[in-house]
Amino acid sequence: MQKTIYIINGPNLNLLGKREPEIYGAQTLSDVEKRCLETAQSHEIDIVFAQSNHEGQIVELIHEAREKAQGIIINPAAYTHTSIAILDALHAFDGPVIELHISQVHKRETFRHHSYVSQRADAVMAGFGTHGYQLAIEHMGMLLNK
Ligand code: CA2
Repeated sequence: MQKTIYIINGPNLNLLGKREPEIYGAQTLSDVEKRCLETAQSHEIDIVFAQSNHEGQIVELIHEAREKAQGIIINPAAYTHTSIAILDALHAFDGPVIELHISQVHKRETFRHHSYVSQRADAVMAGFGTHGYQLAIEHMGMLLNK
C-alpha cells in the first residue's frame, strides 16, 4: 500500500516568498507544495500538504493524520516555541515525525532556540531553506520503507 505523509505548516507560512526573502527565501508556499508533490511522486508517496494560522486547526490536522498517514513533517512556525497542545497531539501519533525549520533557528533570537516539538520529533531540520522539505520527504520515504 502507498504510504501517506502529512506536511503541516504553521502560522504566517502562507506569506512565504512575499516578505522577508532574506530569511525564508523567494519560493511561495504554493511553489514549495509543488516541489513536495514532485518529490513525493518520485518516491511513490502520497502527501497531504496543509497550512494553518490556528493552533487548534493544527492539532486537528495531527489527529486526522493519526487515521490517514504513516508519517508527519511539521513546520510549526512560531508554535514551535510555545505550543504544548501541538506537542501533546504529536505524542498521540504513532509514526515518525520530522520537525522542519526553513531558517537556522539557533543562529537567531534566543526565544527560537527552544522547541516543545523537538521532545517528540524523531529528526529536526533547520537552515536548509525550503529545500529542507524535499530532503525531509526523502528521509521520511526511507524511514517508512525500512
Ligand atoms: O524557520 C522556520 O521555518 C520557522 O519555523 C519560521 C517561523 C518562525 O517563527 C520560527 O522561529 C522558525 C515563522 C514563519 C513566518 O513565515 C514568514 C514567511 C515570510 C514572511 C513572513 C513570515
